[in-house]
Amino acid sequence: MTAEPATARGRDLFGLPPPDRFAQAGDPPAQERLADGAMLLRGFAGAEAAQLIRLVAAIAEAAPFRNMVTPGGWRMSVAMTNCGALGWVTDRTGYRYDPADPETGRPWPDMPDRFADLARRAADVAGFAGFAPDSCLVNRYEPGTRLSLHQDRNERDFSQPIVSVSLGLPATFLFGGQKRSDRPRRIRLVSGDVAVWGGPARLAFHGVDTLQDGDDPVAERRRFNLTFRKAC
Ligand code: MD3
Ligand code: FE
Repeated sequence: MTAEPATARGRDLFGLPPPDRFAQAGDPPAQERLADGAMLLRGFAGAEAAQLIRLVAAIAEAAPFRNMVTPGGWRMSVAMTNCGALGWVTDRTGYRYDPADPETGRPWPDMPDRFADLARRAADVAGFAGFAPDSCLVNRYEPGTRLSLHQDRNERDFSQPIVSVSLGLPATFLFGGQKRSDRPRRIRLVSGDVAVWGGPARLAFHGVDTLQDGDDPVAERRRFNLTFRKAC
């Protein structure tokens, strides 16, 4: 005897998938609460991942990826660029949001409408209605690169969430606690996964483990991550 789903597409009356089966093609994206204020929307951007990667390539033509230097003098293995009114940068003088690309003196490329729409929709699902990012940091990982545990605290208003979008190769995200010494959870992120970090999770320590090699159909041997922020 085989149990039948009670409702269309295997959802129960609350719109949640039964926990006792694996996701199948055609399933609506799963929503997973990682912690108070932290929501993982698996596959939320899956259908548009290829277009998002092409938009990243266009941004990088105007504002090329570069390996920034930390205030302590370390060159970051993850290469970065930005779009939107403000861009996050680091150099020997510190971390800041800058309206201009220090490499060129020009404003950062505009944030594509498609980016801002995606961030707003994801924040909305997670309970942060009206999210209007003014900054999108774009990270590029190649095999062997990593991002060590840190907090994002250069933004003015920590009541605003950060929305992150994973594109290209899979990665292991490290989700720590409020103290650097809290042992992080390891969370596998694949292309199209979107996460929203707000509330008590907003100041959690987090990072990305060393990227393993692979071959993504669009991004090839790279992972990109978009983080949408309301900096000012
Ligand atoms: C949890 N990026 O750009 S995204 C960053 O995959 C950054 O490139 C990582 O950390 C990446 O600052 C992780 C997920 C993320 C982003 C911001 C957060 C998780 C967060 C802020 C607070 C708590
Ligand atoms: Fe971060």
